[in-house]
Amino acid sequence: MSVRTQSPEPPESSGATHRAGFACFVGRPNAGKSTLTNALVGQKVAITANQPQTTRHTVRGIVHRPDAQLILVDTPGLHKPRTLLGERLNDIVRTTWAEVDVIGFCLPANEKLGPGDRFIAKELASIKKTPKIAIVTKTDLVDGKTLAEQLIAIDLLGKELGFEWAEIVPVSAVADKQVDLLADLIVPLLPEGPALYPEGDLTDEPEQVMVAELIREAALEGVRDELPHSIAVVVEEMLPREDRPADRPLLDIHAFVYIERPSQKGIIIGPKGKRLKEVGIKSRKQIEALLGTPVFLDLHVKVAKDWQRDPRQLRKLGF
Ligand SMILES: Nc1nc2c(ncn2[C@@H]2O[C@H](COP(=O)(O)OP(=O)(O)OP(=O)(O)O)[C@@H](O)[C@H]2O)c(=O)[nH]1
Ligand SMILES: [Mg+2]
Repeated sequence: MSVRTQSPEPPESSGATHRAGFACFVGRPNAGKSTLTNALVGQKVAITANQPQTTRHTVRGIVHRPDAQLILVDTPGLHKPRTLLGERLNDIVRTTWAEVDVIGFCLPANEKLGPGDRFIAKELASIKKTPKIAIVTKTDLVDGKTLAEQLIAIDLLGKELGFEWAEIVPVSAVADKQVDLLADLIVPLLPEGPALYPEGDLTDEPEQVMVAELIREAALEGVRDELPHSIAVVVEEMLPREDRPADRPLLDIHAFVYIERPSQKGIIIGPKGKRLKEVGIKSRKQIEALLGTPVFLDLHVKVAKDWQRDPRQLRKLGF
């Protein structure tokens, strides 16, 4: 077993080859995929939350280096689906890992390998041609002994399923441990080629989608049980306010926060609208930082009955 704690030797003729390609992060919900994506990109491109199934579409984050362009594809956590939305999310993951140059399987250091991890590993085993890196996330949460046991268990898991991990890398995105090393290890596995995205682009997410995601992230904070899954956000309109002086622009953003049942409305809005107001303030600050302009954010809560199970509603919400 080779567990990485330092970078590989640079190739002898370094400087000449440029590499560019795609690596996806897969793993159970809440494994830390989006947090790791953001840490590698150096900016928030994917929202994160301490709840499973935060990510609902593939988010591309672009890492620019002199020797390579690494495009990270953050995917929704793979899980046992209970709704049509869940099935759609799993389909997205499977399509993605068939298309990338490297697969990074994220396993949290602080949770023993479970049936969910084994299930994913088994599926990965059938993708023979793509190198698979095991990434042990959240190492800041465990001691050395626990981490060592986890590394051994992951190595064994590969052997049981008849393949070797290209690398096993422990990282902490929160404590910024070995994050750059991970990029160093992925890059040699990418094909040679010129950059695929313009210099400076950190994601290909449309602004409207990023804005909706920032609102959803704020709305997810502090909600529990089924409610996180029931929330969807759609930005209906983003328009510069007319009649504003050139040096004092204002962007009007109109967005809907969807929930599934009328009974959820009260929780999202809060007493006297307090909670929705907080969601608005929190996300507006982030949106202003993202777009670099003052924003007027108009949020409305709407019921889309059982949208997670309804094909028509799912389509309307972009799934
Ligand atoms: N302590 C610690 N917490 C982390 C680390 N990485 C992620 N987390 C936390 O783990 C939780 C889940 O992180 P996400 O990045 O949203 O996980 P995910 O795998 O993208 O989850 P889904 O999108 O739901 O599949 C969040 O509360 C993060 O703050 C880490 O390196 N250390
Ligand atoms: Mg995520």
